[in-house]
Amino acid sequence: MSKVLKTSIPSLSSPRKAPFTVFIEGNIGAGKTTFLNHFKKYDDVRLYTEPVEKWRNVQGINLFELMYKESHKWAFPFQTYVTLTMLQTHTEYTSKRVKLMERSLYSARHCFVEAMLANNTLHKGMYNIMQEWYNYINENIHIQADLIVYLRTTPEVVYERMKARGRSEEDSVSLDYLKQLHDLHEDWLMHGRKHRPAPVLVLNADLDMDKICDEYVRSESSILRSQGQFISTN
Ligand code: TTP
Ligand code: MG
Repeated sequence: MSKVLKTSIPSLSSPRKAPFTVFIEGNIGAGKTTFLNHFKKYDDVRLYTEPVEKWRNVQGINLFELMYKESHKWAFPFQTYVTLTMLQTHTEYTSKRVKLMERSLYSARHCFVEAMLANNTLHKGMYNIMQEWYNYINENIHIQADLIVYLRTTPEVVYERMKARGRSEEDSVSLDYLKQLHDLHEDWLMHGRKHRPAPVLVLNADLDMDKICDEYVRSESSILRSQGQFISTN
């Protein structure tokens, strides 16, 4: 008796279009989660917020806390785990028309890993291993990227927000570190000194909560209808 083949080959049976995929980027405390939550009201948008929650509980271990407490020992395993969790999100299937992600592999690579190398929390050998991972991923895995929303801030503003938010793991984060991360975001997203995988929409995220809503509304059409004024990609 012949067996019924229950599995089907998705690419043949249901060719599907990749969702319009947006990465929300910006310094620590820029308001990425708040921005994403603004899109909760849309049925056709899949949100991926707060990746930090995954890093806080790796089978019971708070890798995020270890990274700040003993950075020389834990920055490298932390960044490899960030890479894994980002890749999981990048490749996760959704039937929704729009996919919005807090951060991406690109900011981990172009901002955090670079800062950690410069600060000697990542040894050059560890950094080189990260680069080999990123290069392998780039060459072998398709990462859908249609738009980057850059929540642009000044370091002093996000420093105050971060203090007010009071995530215990971030007690040791200094204004200097936020300035360094700011410069790396600027180099990447404003000046194109690192590869930008999609056009960049820049929003003023220094604004207070009530005013920032107007900025969010301004970005909605770009995100939901894929239109807008963009800085070109490189
Ligand atoms: P962010 O990814 O900037 O997230 P956030 O929730 O602080 O941002 P927002 O307020 O805009 O929603 O940073 C989360 C923490 O993880 C922060 O302490 C920096 C750290 N981090 C790294 O150390 N390496 C990385 O590669 C990333 C992406 C974050
Ligand atoms: Mg957040």
